[in-house]
Amino acid sequence: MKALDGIKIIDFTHVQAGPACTQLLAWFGADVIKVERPGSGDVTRNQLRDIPDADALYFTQLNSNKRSLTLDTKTKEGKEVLEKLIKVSDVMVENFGPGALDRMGFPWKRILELNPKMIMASVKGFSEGHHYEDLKVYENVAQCAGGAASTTGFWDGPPTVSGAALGDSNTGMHLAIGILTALRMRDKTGKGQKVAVSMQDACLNLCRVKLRDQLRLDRLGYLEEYPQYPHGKFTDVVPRGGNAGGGGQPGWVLKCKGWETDPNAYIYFTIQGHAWEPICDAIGKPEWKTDPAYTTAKARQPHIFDIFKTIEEFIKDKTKYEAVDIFRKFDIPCAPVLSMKEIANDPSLRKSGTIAEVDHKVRGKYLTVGSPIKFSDMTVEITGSPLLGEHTDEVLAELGYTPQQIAAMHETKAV
Ligand code: CAO
Repeated sequence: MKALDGIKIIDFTHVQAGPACTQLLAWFGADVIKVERPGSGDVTRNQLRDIPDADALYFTQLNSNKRSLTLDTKTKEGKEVLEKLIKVSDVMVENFGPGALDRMGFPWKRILELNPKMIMASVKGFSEGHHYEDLKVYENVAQCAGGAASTTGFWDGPPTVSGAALGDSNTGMHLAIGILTALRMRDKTGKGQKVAVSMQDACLNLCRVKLRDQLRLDRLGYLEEYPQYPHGKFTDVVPRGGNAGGGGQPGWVLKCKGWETDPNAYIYFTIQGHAWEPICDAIGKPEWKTDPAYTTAKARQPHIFDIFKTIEEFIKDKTKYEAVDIFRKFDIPCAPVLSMKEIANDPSLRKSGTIAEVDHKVRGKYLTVGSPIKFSDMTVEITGSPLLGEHTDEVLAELGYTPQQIAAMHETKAV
């Protein structure tokens, strides 16, 4: 049994933000029917292909556990099928450019007429009514508009985007929470509703501690946990802090054995206030435990980079794994900087299912990121992504179309 058994979702999404949301709901048991344009489908099927005739990994990573229905929703027959589908579905998810659904002839009012219980979920770049609401948006655009880029990177370099999909998949996760909330509300009211998340807003939601810092900077003129304090200068905006720890405990990326040739031979090391004495023991500096220049966080801050250098000196002949094995015994929050290759082969991630190997009809086995959410009473199985239109006839038959009618739709390329 799966939590979302019986929930039918029209998945009108493409690229990453929307598909990440519907994939999550499919993992948890919803019947997710991905509606794609006949002949081409989701653009990511073709983007960055590594095998000439197989769906690209961009697509397979974001569309597991779904069914694929091809449908040209700009034809009369296509619109009819979509109407039938709307009548029997619980949720419709889309992340088209602004206004596309209205132009297709399916504004919210029409959807509600067809199914008053429908939950209509949308991702857009900016929220409704925003002065940029007409803009089309991709990942990095959202990171720039959502406060992530201006606060990421080094102070002497340009604004920098993160490799984590803060604009795309993160917005999809927010939308999934919104959909589940609306489903819960529908249980109480019997009514559907519109759920919308903008990529700018979802990004900002993850950058809230940077707004915290702006308010502190406005009041104090400095931010004591940033590398700019106390020797550098602050302006009136939150600066980029490099790899500084974002909270109350300083941290930095430290070099380990092999850093000269291996770009990931580093660990992240955190100086947690109450772990100061264990840190002194771990790095062989017991005298620092009683030296007033080191005993409090405030006393350490002016020479925090000298402290990091001393720790680096201690681990320079140790691999990142050896360094972590030493520090973990002292309860110090730290981890190796892992490459994607190391993550793909990590036995713990394989064991937990967070890295999963699944089958695909054309490409064979491929690796994907499984569910990061674990349940004690539900197993999440990851299945391969569907081929384009793999389930078209099956879905049409479920909607009551006869084999002759289905054949006619293929003939006119409506499906
Ligand atoms: N049958 C017929 N037409 C279809 C169709 C189908 N099954 N599926 C889509 N279409 C049509 C839409 O109706 C629309 O047509 P019109 O523009 O003529 O009304 C068109 O295909 C899709 O338009 P789009 O604006 O969504 O696509 P795009 O490639 O120009 O833009 C993107 C892509 C992502 C920039 C835009 O969709 C967008 O801004 N989405 C919202 C924000 C978002 O989710 N961005 C993240 C994407 S992940 O990086």
